[in-house]
Amino acid sequence: MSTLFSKIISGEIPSDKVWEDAHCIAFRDIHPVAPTHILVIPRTPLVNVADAGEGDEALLGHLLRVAGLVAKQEGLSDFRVVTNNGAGAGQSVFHLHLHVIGGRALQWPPG
Ligand code: DGP
Repeated sequence: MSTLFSKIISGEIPSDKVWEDAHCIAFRDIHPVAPTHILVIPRTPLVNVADAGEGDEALLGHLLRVAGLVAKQEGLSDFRVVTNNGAGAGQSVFHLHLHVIGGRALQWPPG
């Protein structure tokens, strides 16, 4: 399924990109909920975590590693990585993405 994130990957929709490699890109969220709010998305249009199969394990691991790398790039040691799976959990764009959130004190539990 094509979403607006496919258009961000192709460059059709501009984004403030902070990471790019063969498997994923990361860019600043347009509606940040914290001083740092970055989305890490695979180039492959998986819908969400529940849509991932056995063959996606390396990709999922890579996304998590890139989340840590972009947080470090932002100078963060404390941060949150979260992904919303399904509309009822707050997913609004149906292309898998990890939110990397930090730069302020974070409460728990979320939402
Ligand atoms: P979620 O609600 O978990 O599906 O998160 C989707 C996020 O995507 C939300 O925090 C806002 C962000 N977003 C939506 N449209 C755009 C856009 O056009 N550009 C950027 N940079 N972020 C977007």
